[in-house]
Amino acid sequence: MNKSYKPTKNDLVCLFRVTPSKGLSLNEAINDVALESSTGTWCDVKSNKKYVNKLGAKAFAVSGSWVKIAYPQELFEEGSVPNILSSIAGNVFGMKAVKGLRLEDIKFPKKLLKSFPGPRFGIKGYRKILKVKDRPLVGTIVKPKLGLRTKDHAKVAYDAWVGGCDLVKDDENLSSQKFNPFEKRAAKTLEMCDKASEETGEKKGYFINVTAESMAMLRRADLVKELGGKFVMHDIITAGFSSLQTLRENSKLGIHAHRAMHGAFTENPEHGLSMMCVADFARMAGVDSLHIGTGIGKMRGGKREVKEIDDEIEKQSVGKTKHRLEQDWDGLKPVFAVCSGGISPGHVPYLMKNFGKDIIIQAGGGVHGHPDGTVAGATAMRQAVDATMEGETLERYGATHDELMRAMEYWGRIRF
Ligand code: CAP
Ligand code: MG
Repeated sequence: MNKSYKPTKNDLVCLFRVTPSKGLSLNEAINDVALESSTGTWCDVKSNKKYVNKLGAKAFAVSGSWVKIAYPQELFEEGSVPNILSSIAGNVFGMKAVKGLRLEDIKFPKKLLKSFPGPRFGIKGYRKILKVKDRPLVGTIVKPKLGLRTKDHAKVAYDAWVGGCDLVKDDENLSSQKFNPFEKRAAKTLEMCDKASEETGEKKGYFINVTAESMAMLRRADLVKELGGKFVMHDIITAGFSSLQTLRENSKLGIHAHRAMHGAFTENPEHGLSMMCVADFARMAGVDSLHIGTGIGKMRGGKREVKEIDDEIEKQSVGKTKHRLEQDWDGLKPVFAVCSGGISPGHVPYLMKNFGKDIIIQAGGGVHGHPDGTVAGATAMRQAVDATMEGETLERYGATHDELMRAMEYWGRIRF
């Protein structure tokens, strides 16, 4: 512990919340965390060298259970998310010394940050591909999430596109099951994507889920490219950051990142790793769009948290808050934030008011559950965005737009 330590520009700084186990002081627990996450272990070792001591982590800025720990960047391999995680978010979470340990945020030093590629397209790149200047993008997830056969899957996607969606995506648990094998789905759905683009005169995109064992994932991404697709989707937590980095390195397609399973370690306020940290690594590793929550839909994650993550992934620099450290992203492109989970047209004004226009508003149930079906559901979502862009209430706009009116009568501003 070095309370007066001032981090240098070469330090990676972590913001932790530490709850010591019974019988240990806070300082002792912090010390154990700093040692285990950098150069040390439970006792001094005879094999130590003076030059190693210089690399030790330094805990400073303790306030209640909050502490910052600084790590010299030489401790980390450049360009490797798994390596950084194995240090600062590795053994420490299972140590008996801590009853609870939560890594809230990480501030990366410039050199380490620069060793990562960041998004290839990001917000501007997606807007250019889809030719949508400044409104939020409207997306949907094909539902039912599993079970549809390929032909029906492609038809649902087509209906959503012609109804007004810019983007259609697979669900996180659809990969290449017998009822809807990847190769067949890619061919059929991308064919429908082209057809919908031609018929509507709008550019349409398909986030097809390539999540699989890494070699199979790359083969699937190659096939998407061959078939003319512009995007793929990746389950960044279940497949892992190494898999994401492999995809970013070996494919030139836009990467939509789904975060299924993050709740297993982000939800406990006293233990685990925050979604903010996941978002940091996702931006560095190079996702172009990322689920960040909604503040209002079916998934956990309040407005403050979602807003802070939104800023973190889309701004060039962010200031510190209670839960966030300052960060200069030093040219890494902004990531498109995705608001998904229990969304229907009535939520659109809330999402745009709180998270701005640079969001992808995604609704699965909120499109395909429309009383008049998928086409009407997609139209209603698009009308809700158009209404809000024009500063009109959904009720007034709905008076002249039937699909939106029907959605509002059916769901209103449903709360979870
Ligand atoms: C949304 C969704 C997403 C969630 C995940 C789903 O569907 O496709 O996976 O948004 O949560 O299957 O639930 P609905 P998050 O629109 O039908 O709810 O975005 O918070 O990671
Ligand atoms: Mg889903």
